[in-house]
Amino acid sequence: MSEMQPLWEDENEDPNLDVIILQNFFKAEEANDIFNLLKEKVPWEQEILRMFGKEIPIPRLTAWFGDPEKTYTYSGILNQPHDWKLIPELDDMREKLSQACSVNFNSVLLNLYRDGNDSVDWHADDEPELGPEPIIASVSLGETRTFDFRSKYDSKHKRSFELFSGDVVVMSGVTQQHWEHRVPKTAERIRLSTGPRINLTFRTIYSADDPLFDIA
Ligand SMILES: O=C(O)CCC(=O)C(=O)O
Repeated sequence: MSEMQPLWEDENEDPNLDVIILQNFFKAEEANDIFNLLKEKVPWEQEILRMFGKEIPIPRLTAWFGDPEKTYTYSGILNQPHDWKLIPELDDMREKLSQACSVNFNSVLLNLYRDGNDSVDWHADDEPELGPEPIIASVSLGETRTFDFRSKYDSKHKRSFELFSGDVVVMSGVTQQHWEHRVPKTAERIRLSTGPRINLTFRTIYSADDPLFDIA
C-alpha cells in the first residue's frame, strides 16, 4: 500500500490547500515499466501557443485521453481526446486511481518533460468543465522534479516539494480556487542532464448541461 504523508509540518496554516501525496503509489519497477511504455506508445504532440501575433511552442510534449466528447480547453488549446483503447494500460491506471480517490476519472492530460528545460508555468486547473471543486490525481514517473504551490493572493506564500517516480499528488476541495501550481525548469547547470519525466493528471470533465459544470 502507498503511504500518505503530511506535506509540511504546519499544514493547518493553509486551510484552502487540500493536497495529499500518495508516496510510492506505483512501486519502482511498475513505475519504470509504465514510464517506458507511455514514452513509446503515447502520440506525443508539440502544442503551440499563439500570443501577441507570435507562435510559442509550450515547453513540454502533451497528449489528451478521455471518454468520447470529453474535450478540454487548456491555455486556449482545444484538445480532442484519444481513445482509451489505444493504450489499455492507461485505462487500468484510470480505474486504479478512480478507486483510490472514490471518483470517476473520465480523462487524463499527459505531459512529457524531456529534460530540465521543460516545465509548466504557474496556473490553476480551474476551467469550468472541471467543476468548482475538482479532484485531480497527478502521477509522477521518471525523473524527480520540484512541484510548487503559491497563493493566488500573496505570490510570496509558497509551498514546494519534490515528486518522485511512482508518487501521486491528489488535489481537491477549493485548492484550485485559491492556489496556483507549477513545475519549474531545473537549475541551469543541470538542465540538459536532467532526465525525462512523465506526468499524468487524471480529471473528471463535466458537460455543459451537468449541474457541476461551473458557470460562476
Ligand atoms: O507535471 C506536473 O506535476 C504538473 C502538471 C500540471 O500542473 C498540469 O498538467 O496541469
